[in-house]
Amino acid sequence: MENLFPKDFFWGGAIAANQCEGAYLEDGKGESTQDHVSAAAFNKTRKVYESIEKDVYFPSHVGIDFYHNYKEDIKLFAEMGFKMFRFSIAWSRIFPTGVEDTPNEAGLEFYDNVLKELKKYNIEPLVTISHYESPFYLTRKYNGWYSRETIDHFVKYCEVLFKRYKNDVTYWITFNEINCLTLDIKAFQGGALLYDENGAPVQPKQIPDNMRYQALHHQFVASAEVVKLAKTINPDFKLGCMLAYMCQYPLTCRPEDMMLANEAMQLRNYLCGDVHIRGYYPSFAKKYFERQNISIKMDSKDEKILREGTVDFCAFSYYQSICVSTNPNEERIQGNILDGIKNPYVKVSDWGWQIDPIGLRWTLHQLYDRYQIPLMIAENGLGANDILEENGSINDTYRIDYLRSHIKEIGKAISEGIEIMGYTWWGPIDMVSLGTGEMKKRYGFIYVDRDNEGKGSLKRYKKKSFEWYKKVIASNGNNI
Ligand code: BGP
Repeated sequence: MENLFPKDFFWGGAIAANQCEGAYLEDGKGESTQDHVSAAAFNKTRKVYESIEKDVYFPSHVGIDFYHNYKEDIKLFAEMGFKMFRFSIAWSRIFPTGVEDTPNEAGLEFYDNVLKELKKYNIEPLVTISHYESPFYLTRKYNGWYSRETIDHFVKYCEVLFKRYKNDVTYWITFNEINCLTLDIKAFQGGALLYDENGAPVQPKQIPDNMRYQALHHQFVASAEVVKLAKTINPDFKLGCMLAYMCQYPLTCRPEDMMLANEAMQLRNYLCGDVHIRGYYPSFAKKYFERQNISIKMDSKDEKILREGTVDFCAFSYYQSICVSTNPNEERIQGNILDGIKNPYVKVSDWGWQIDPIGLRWTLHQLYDRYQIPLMIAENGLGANDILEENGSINDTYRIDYLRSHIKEIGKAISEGIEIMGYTWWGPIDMVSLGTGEMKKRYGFIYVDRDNEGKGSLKRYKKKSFEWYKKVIASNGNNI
């Protein structure tokens, strides 16, 4: 069979600092916004706490202790044959409060070491600069991204990273899943803002539209500014945006359903994609803001910054698809990022997420048709209840099925002319779930012995999918 994947295709995996590093106050790190978010595993509602309370469980404080195990973990990734490893840098390790003038050397050293380890195995790093966290102090003082001041602190942080890693990193992502700020449910995860205008903590689903889109605008400007800055430090740097691709089908061919799906796709995906990639707000967004009475304060130079700071590639996460319908009586289903209407043609995961590999190919087409720049599948994965057998094995054949079916569709998309840089599986090693704070929602090829209450030896075990993914990489996607 002809090999569809290009020779330099980046096979690998992706993680995020606050879900796995732990060591939350070690070596001078400051508290991050995620360090104030409790686990939801027990009550299904994540909660943002003003202070770190002793009797509350905060999953990010220990994570899976990647901070002390990175060598062992990267060695396992290398054993699978990873070509790329996506990880995020915790801003509060570099600038503990965000407002210091000089960075925390010990924090930088940790990432120096991670990069050194990757280099040893010839694994290309893909660095997420902001993955759903900011220094807590900065957020408390300025209300995070709601305030324009945060842009300058972010630029200062990026300048340190770009200069330090000028020769070690080529691929960067500015903000993880930036378009989640268009939703109620996850808006707080980016540390966008945690307090309302009266200083009271804002819980998920309570963020007023004006604040949310203002924060989003500041992230757009910050991203564009650092894209420009990056190129002055190393013109060979490649900068990408990152969208949580919300793949939404009309439930029926009723013209009203078609129109609704179109609007949902525009607002949830293309508003952010267009600003990052085309460099300006699309006309539908301006009209949407008018209709909703959303007024965004923009600086006179913002338009120019956005135009000049467009990205080189479009990274995205894809987990599932969902349907939309104008009929209020259709059965609803809870999704990853947004809930919607159940699709009768696809199965669901243990967590009720709809499994739709063709949706990934459809997504690749949609993004490439619209933007014509290289695409990076920065996240795709299956969260499941894995069972550790007495002999230490984990038979996650369902994960292999998920992988196989998605990789097949990527191959087809490549054969249909789409330029795809690589595929970094979400969570190659088990870690804390972002959405629920659970440990038992596992994505890894590597099992980590830790439970929802934070107990367990943290020992690593290889799952069945470990060997399977290794073979896929060794055959460059041919042996599936
Ligand atoms: C994405 C996030 C990740 C991640 C993943 C899986 O939205 O970028 O950080 O965790 O979803 O979600 P969850 O952990 O909630 O299962």
